[in-house]
Amino acid sequence: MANVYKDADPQETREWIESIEDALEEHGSERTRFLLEELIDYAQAKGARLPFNTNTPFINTIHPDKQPEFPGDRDLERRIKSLVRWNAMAMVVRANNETHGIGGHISTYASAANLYEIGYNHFFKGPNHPNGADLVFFQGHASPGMYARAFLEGRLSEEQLGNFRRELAPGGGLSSYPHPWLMPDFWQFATVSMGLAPIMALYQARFLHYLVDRKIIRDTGRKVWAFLGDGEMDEPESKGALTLAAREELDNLIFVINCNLQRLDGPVRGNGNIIQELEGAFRGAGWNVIKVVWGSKWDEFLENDRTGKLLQRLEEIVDGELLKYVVEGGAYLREHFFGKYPELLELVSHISDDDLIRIKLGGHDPVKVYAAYAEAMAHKGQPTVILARTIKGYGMGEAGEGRNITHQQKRLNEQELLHFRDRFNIKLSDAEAIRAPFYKPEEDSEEIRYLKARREELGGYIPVRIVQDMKMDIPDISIFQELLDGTGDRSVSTTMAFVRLITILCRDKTIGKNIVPVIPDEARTFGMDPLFRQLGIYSHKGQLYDPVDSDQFLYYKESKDGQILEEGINEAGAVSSFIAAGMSYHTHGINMIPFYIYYSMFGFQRVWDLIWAAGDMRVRGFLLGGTAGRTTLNGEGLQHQDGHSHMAAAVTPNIKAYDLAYAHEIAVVIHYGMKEMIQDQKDVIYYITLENENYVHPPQPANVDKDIIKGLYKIRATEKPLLRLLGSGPLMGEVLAAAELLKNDWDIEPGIWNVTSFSELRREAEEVERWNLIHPDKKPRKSHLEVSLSKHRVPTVAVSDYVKMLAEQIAPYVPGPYYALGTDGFGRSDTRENLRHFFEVDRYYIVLTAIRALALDGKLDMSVVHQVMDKYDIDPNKPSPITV
Ligand SMILES: Cc1ncc(C[n+]2csc(CCOP(=O)(O)OP(=O)(O)O)c2C)c(N)n1
Ligand SMILES: [Mg+2]
Repeated sequence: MANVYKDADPQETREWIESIEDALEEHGSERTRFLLEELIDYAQAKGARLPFNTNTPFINTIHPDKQPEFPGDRDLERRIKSLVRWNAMAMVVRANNETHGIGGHISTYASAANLYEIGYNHFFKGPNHPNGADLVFFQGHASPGMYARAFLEGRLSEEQLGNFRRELAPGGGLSSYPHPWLMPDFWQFATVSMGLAPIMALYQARFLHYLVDRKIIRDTGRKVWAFLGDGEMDEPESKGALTLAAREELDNLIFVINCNLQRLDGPVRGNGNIIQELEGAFRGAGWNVIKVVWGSKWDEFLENDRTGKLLQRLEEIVDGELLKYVVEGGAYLREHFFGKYPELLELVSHISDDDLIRIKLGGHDPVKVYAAYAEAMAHKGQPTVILARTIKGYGMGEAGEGRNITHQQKRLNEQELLHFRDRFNIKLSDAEAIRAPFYKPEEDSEEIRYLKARREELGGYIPVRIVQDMKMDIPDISIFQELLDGTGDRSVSTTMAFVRLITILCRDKTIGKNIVPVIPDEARTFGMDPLFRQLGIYSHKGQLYDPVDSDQFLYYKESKDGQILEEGINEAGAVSSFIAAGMSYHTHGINMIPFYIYYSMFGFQRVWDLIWAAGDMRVRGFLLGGTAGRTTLNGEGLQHQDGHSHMAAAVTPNIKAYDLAYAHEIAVVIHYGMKEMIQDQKDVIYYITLENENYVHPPQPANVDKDIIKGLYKIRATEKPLLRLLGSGPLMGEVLAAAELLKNDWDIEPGIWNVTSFSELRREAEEVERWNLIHPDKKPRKSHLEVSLSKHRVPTVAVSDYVKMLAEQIAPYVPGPYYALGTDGFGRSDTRENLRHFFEVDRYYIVLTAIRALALDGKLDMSVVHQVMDKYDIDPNKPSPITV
């Protein structure tokens, strides 16, 4: 920050500066820093109130004297980079010429090319590296650059490049952005939803430490790199966990923020300075910050800046102005930037306008970027962020360089293509260049040999996603026997049953150590606090204090090899840990199984985007929505009572969602889930809702395990039912009570079924329906719903503690009339009983719906419905829960 105070005594200032100069010369920067800090401390101790400043001057952090020798062949690397640039641009231009509006981005990679190329040629460790691969998060919409490089490396064909954003084309294409679901051999991390990459990368680095500290893997110096946009840093997730990275001393984490000063619509901070702002935020959070603002030529300017005017000018300029120079050119830059002070004009008097505007910025200068990466690699005890100043649309000239439209520029006209070719010296004739062909030199060209040799030395190509066969046996379900046997006359909640299960699981000799319980400050809510002592809470620093409850058996135990990830009040971070753990099977070659248990209301609706990314990234693990159910969680009210997370789960393609009523169901579903993830190596996430209502859990009936997994099993059959009731999760109790009322008060005996998963039932029924649709000549297949229910075409009443839509999703596949009861509307603070009445899902409303269904079915007179309402005091004037 420029000094805002007037200098009252320049002579005195000069003397102080000279002393500092002496200190720097004689003792170096460490000692100088010590002296300055001593002075500040002293002044503060004497009562001076010195404003806090997290910024350093707006120049490169690494002084030219401290730059290492650049080890590469600069000329060759520039040629390779130009080829990648050309092909990345051509890919987008061609795609949009062929299919107008198919999209893609040229300018982002154009600004970031040097940042990636230095990584590819000198730093990123690949899968064959003896120390293991680095984990690299590529900026989503820079993907054309990664494809273009893979093309030069011989990993992608011309046809594939030609089908960028045309994944359904014959022969297959390339996904718009990094999507492991779509390109499972290529991409590892899904990054394009802005803000997810920073937090996910941070927790990947943290999880690496966790595995090392638990002695599950060795520390081999692997790094997590995240390439991010400066606009993207405005997402709360981007900055939300920065202090954690510093606290955990994640020196295996490197953020590279491409500071092109622009986002989609225009400048990130037209009236400010994003680099300085980010520096302040990161330094304040305890990171090592390396600014790479100016290219090598600027070293000379700064060296010759005897008056300090250049530094002053640099610090008074706002980003909007810096962007203007890029667009307006050298003469404008001279007049408006240097022209402000005569001393500055002098500095550049020997340079022509054309040369002036070509002077590189830091992010485009290989020497500067190499120096920053080298320092980041060596830095100990802190994460590093590199803030690299670049130009968006670099080399695109009038087609978009630095312009506000640049983000969206997808096509170049002939003139612009020729300009691009000339700018980067691509060996194409005019006639060729205007067709924007893909261009790759011969295999034995210097460029291709160099690029391959570099990758060979660094352990192979990236991005790459390699999944080894990690099949492992899981223990027999009998380890959960006590859950299968029911609770006798003991009343417990499904949450307590789950806690029992995870306790057993973590103790298991074969698989216990692979379990990763993740909790965001809610363990006591779920009764999981006994696990603190048994498993320990992971802490890189161990436990530096004597906990207040150390005299108790179940004290708050933190330890370096603790198994539990207690994430604090931080759902986005916790789910990022879940993701990091659930990807271990390919990022680390070990089957770690995360069980992330959280307050269900603060799950999907808070972090669905991250869960969606987890699905894309083929994460394997269990999500457990605790304190679930809109009426089962009593007292907490509108913001806490979850009655809809199952809808989100139902439409997330690789999530299998279950709302379970009984302990034995929990054992069956989790056992089966582990079998799928570990034995069958399937990329699935299980979502299970758990509730806190206590009741008795029956023993498992015979031969129901397969049906539990399919989503529906029979609780009670009757000979000739007039009616069937489907209950789900904790509302099974109301269904059973309603069945009693129907029998005792109305002499009707319904069949009773337990729905463990509406969404699994629907998925299977839809698949069967689809098969039947396209196989008209074959014997129709039958869904589980049809097989189970088609014997009796009677009315069905289905009840869950979620919105009606949840139960309604199977309506088309259930024979006979179908009525769903659910909990639509905002929650309330009240007792379970009152809530169930309010939402009209209690036993009386179930009976009412059942009797009316039979009346509509012609089995009863409509007057019986009135009798039901009278008998159970059902008020027709009660307001609807949906509208109040
Ligand atoms: C959550 C989210 N919001 C919006 C977008 C749409 N979007 C894609 S790129 C972009 C601008 C990115 O700017 P910046 O982060 O500075 O990256 P740059 O291209 O400048 O390197 C936007 C708004 C998105 N992908 N994700
Ligand atoms: Mg940007």
